[in-house]
Amino acid sequence: MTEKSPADNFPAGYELPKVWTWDKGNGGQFANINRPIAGPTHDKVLPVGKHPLQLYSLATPNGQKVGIMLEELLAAGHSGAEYDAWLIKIGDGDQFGSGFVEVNPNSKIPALMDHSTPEPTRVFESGAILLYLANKFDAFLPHEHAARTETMNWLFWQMASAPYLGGGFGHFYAYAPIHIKYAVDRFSMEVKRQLDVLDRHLADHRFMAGSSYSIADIAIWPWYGKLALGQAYGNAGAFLEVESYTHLQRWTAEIAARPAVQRGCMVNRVTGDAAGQLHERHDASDFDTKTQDKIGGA
Ligand SMILES: N[C@@H](CCC(=O)N[C@@H](CS)C(=O)NCC(=O)O)C(=O)O
Repeated sequence: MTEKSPADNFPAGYELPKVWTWDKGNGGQFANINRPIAGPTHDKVLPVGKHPLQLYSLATPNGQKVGIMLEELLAAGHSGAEYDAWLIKIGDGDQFGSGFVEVNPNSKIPALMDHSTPEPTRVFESGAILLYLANKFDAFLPHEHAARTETMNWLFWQMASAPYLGGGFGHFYAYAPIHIKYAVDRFSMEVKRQLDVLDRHLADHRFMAGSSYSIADIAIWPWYGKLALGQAYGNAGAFLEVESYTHLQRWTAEIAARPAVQRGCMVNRVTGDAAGQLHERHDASDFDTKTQDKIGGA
């Protein structure tokens, strides 16, 4: 480690203790739910609906990936992809209920149970869920060697890169209790680099894996497409000059126009326009009859 003067640290005078201890009052937006330990905090059985697939989620970008995938599968005629989507309010700590922890020991949405297998199968991590569903229905994962490999390349790229966007840039730009220039600069630079990676690739590829729409697009769009649309972290789109990534903008617009993407983004959504919020999804007709504007919620 390079030498540091405590006077230059933030807050001034801060020195690393020999052993880290948990400061519960750090003031960050998620301070009330973040903990340094895993495991359940309370007993709670998860509901199970009538369909083979049970999704436990919230419409964050990671959650939207799975809503989009399931809606794309249904739109493509895979009736076995019918699902119930249950709301997990992470701000209220639902992810620490015992039933949820049994489905995902990492206590993060999205999580999926497949009841169509001889024994129910749990699936967690959004990338693993996309891959599981792609394999199960033989869809959105090209067969051809090069395109299949590219799909995996970009799927894993997304899983590794988005934490710099969400946990790094998004946290220090939007959620931290103070703006720390060092942190904002570090993560803005990295996110701009990632946007440029995507833009250069999309300059000569229609979709991430080439000519066909795949789980790589479904994984990347809710993060980088939403950012390109100016729909992430308040004014972050202007801050990062997302309009300048013209190939990313072209790809973003094409995917945004897909009806299944529009429906998938509504599943388990609790923020924004009431017409775009479907808190729980149990039937295809719910998009027409159960959005918050129709049932009179906020
Ligand atoms: N790598 C995981 C990340 C999942 C994740 O970070 N989920 C967030 C919401 S986007 C969450 O559940 N946070 C609740 C918490 O951290 O307690 C995935 O892709 O599924």
